[in-house]
Amino acid sequence: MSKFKRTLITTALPYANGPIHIGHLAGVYVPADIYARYLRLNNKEVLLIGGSDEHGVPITLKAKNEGITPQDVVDKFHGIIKDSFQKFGISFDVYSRTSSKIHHETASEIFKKLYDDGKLIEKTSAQYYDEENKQFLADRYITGTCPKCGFEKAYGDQCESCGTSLSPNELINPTSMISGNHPVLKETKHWYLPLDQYEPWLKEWILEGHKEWKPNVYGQCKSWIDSGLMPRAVTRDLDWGVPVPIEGVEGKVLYVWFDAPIGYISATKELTPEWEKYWKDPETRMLHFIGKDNIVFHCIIFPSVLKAEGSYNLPENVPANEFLNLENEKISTSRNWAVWLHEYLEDFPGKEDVLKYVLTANAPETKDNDFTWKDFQTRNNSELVAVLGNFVNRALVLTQKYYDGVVPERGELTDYDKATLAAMSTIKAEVDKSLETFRIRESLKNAMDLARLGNKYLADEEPWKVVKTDAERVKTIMNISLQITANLTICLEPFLPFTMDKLRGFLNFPKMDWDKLGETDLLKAGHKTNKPELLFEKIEDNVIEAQLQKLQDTKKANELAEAKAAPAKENIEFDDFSKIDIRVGTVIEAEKVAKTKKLLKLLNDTGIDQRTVVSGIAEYYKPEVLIGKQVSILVNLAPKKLRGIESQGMILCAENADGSLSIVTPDSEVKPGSEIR
Ligand code: B3M
Ligand code: ZN
Repeated sequence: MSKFKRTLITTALPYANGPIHIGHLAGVYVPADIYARYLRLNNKEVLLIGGSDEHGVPITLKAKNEGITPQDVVDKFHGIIKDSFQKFGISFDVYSRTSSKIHHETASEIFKKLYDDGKLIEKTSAQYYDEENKQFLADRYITGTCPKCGFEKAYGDQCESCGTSLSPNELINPTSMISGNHPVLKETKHWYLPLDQYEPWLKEWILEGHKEWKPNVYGQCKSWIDSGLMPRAVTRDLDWGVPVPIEGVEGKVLYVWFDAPIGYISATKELTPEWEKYWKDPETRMLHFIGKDNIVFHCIIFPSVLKAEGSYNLPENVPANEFLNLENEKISTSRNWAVWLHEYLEDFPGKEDVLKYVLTANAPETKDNDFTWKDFQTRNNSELVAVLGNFVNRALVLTQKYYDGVVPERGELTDYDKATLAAMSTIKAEVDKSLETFRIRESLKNAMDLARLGNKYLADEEPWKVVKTDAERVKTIMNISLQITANLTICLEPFLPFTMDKLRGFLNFPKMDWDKLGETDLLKAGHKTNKPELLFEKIEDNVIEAQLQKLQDTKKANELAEAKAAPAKENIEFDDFSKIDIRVGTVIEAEKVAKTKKLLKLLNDTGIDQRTVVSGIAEYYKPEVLIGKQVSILVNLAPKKLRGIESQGMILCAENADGSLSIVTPDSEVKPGSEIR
């Protein structure tokens, strides 16, 4: 870090086509926020940059489906996303958006510079075109079968099943997302960034120069570079985006992945007139916090754009994370398989730090990881409540009880006291080491060691017992416990900012710089602390069960939505059909069959006779609502005994994909006995 004067931290710009979920938070925003807070506590000059990515096909498709404009879509979600970030305390210096004027200008300027300097290639090629809608089908406007893995719903730019990045022309059986038609090929002109020309430079810059990048990041870059880079189109035939700033060109915009990373620059411009020092001064260190699906764009394509432009810094590191799954399944916006931040905020008010803690403790840093509600509960109850909360509470409450809240003077120190005080500096060194190498998950563990240290110290020293025999000694124990508590407010500040704010309130202690961490006399004897409250509360089983039920409901809804009707059965002759005798009947009596969950006993007027039918519909119909209802009865089915009752026929039902049943009833009232055919 030494050769740099300041740090510019960028965070991937979330698409403003939906709200954000725990996967976003865990992969990008929480680690970036922790790191930014850490630098600020160290009095380093740092900017944390964020914003919404408001271009791209998913947004226009959503607008089309909902009959609103793309601007309406992004206005709505930009607001929701920004609000969630703010409530979770992600400490952006600026949170901007790419539909802003300043961004359009910045992106146009950079494109124009590359164009004017001859850094782009102009090429005409045949691309898929939807004749019905008179529109070229870029990226996600087109789906088809993935040539690599055979997944049938791959997009024109990527297969979400195997992760391969694709171009529309590679799809097998391409289909327009707008009309469902098969598109035709049609000539169109676009501008390409000749990535192949940057290959030697990328090799040197990344493969030779940045061996310290995380293995997942370095590995992805290496495999891209080794498989040979090709010119990449940076424009599209669309009408939502930054218009291509070339005279005479119409109906074309910059490719979303060309303009989005430039959003980091526009956001900095929006924030400060001194933006250039963050982007062009070689003494600024740039870091991109992203998820693994964005690696190629941030390590290869955007740096090549910046290199071609010529006056910008390149990223110094790209600490990309892997993915977070939810209860063992991939998080999916379209399948609503997610914990949405705006919903969490409603369900768990005041527990923002708890979620951030769990997501950090279980961060998908080196491999995909799983978020489970059970783990959330365990980490809250047995780490935050039982270790951190318990220690702090004992230290503060005993201080109130014994000394009316005043920090006591400490006397002679035992070896254990000395070792405990010395351990605080060791912990600082560990946190520093892991944070500086972006091992954020480990750094939280290191920081929590301080709470564990305090908890163990109190448990070992048992001041509540010693007080009966040696009141002087208790003063030393409590003084040391309070020093640890004060150190905690520094050590955990990057991770649990809301909670540490509270704790400082209890201690009546100001926010301190990071370099004070490890000091053994932060709270002077005689200092008065305030009455404490609990820092964390236990999360009960029923709360967790409610969240699991919510997911269960989502799963059911998805199964229903995704269920396909079974193929039709083999053809039969009319004679086969006419053997079946179905009549309209009216239910006269209905009751539950004792000791069963599913069975109802129905007495029906079939026009022919009155007969009893036992039917497995008790989970879906209460007996009383059936009386007088017209039903369809298969009357010539051989009778069968069910639970000792003879069932003379069958009530016809439609069976839903989730197994629920709905009685088939005539559209208007008919005479009982009418034949159904
Ligand atoms: N919006 C993709 C994503 O959210 C994209 C990131 C842009 S970063 C400049 O995964
Ligand atoms: Zn695939």
